[in-house]
Amino acid sequence: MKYTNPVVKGFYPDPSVCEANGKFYLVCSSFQYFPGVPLFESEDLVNWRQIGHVLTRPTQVMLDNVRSSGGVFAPTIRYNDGRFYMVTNNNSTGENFYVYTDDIYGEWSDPIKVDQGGIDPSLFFENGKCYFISNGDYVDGINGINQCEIDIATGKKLSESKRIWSGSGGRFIESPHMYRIGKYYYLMAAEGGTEYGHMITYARSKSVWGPFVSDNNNPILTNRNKAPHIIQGIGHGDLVCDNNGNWHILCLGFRQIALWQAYHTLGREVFLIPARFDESGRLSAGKDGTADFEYEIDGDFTQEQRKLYTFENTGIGLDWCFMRKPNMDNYKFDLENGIAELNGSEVTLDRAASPTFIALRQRDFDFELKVNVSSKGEAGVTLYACESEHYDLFIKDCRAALKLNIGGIKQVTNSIPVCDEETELIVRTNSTRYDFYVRTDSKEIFLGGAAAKYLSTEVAEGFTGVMIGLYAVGGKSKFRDFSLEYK
Ligand code: 6LW
Repeated sequence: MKYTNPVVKGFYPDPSVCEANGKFYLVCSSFQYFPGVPLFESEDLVNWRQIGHVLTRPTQVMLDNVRSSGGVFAPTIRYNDGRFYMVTNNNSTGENFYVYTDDIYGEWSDPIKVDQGGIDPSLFFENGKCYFISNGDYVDGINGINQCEIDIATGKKLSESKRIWSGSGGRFIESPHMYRIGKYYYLMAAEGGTEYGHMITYARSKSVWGPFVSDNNNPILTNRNKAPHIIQGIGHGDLVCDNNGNWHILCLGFRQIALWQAYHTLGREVFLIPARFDESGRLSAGKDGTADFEYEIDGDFTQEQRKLYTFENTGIGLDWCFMRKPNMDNYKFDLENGIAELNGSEVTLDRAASPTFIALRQRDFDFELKVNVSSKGEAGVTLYACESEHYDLFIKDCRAALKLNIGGIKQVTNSIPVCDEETELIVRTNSTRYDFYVRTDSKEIFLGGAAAKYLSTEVAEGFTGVMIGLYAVGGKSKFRDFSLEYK
């Protein structure tokens, strides 16, 4: 059956996948957002249902005042001997740690730290041993992949860390994942940096400690020379075998806002790309080593696309997330009855702190959002890239206004009076524009709009994508009848 990429849309970068009992589990980076590390389940690798998050307790992850795109970097998920492990890096504290659970639908353990540096940690289990692999520091000007053996019960190192591969020549070697397939150990990684030069490469060896020999076909997957094309930045992936014995790489990539506009607003998304081994065990992927929108996969199922998000069909801490370390006293939710009450503190969206804010990821370009807001302070909808880049449509002092924040420049539109008890705020978008409206006295009034590109990663920097937030500052507010509908 035919499927379309991305298979998980919106800001879900650095995918890692494992198989357990015929089902697949996927985790992604979450940076400053809380809970951390979204967790998905699938039976076919195409349809992914979010079942929760891995880091659900502030005691598992320190996010207080971390910078935007700091916090939780690329995780790896693995299943061994009935137990799931998720290993990641808190880039703000510099720690590499893992947590585990025996119940994928339940809580995960407290963190266990490992004393090996670098980012993008990964685990490899074999014959009762566990290897810890991460991208390492620079040695003689070259960065590479380091590995040590650990005691998985304690996280203690059982060997020195050893450089096992320096990549195929690209900069920023990252996302190492080790696999044993047939008689070889395969070490897959990303190189080129997570922008337009991103790529997936691999090396193989007959020993887990190397020497690892780079395939002379590297990179095996990249869109760095595929242009003009909407899909760019393909890299950072994990290898997986489906239930029919076919191989795939689940990797990140992004969609430009237009063919000739090199900006992306939706963050890095999850792509499923077919892969294969030839008779001599060499790995290749995609069509001629590039990534496309549509592929065939074995199986009789259909690809579902979720179009409508309302308070009633979403969950706090599932679809909705918070920023950094939220003060839960500022939130009261009755989503089944379509109500969220946000008590705005004095923390604004311009600070790298924890404003009163809940958000969904923007998952596609064209949507219409509607929500009714009543407010004692300032409250409304924000399209949020980071504290310096966000567009806010809000009610304050019985007036509605639009504030555009781009790189420290703030533009506030003429405000209009909204004396009704509740005011409907409306956002309509396409890939290159965000437009803002308010409905008052049953008339819809256009307040203004702006180019989408100023919320892109190319402008705002960092590793996240646009979040669709509801926020409040300096007083109590009530949000009702939220609906976010993708075209
Ligand atoms: C991640 C690195 C990367 O740690 O971006 O795309 C970094 N690759 O592997 C942050 O997501």
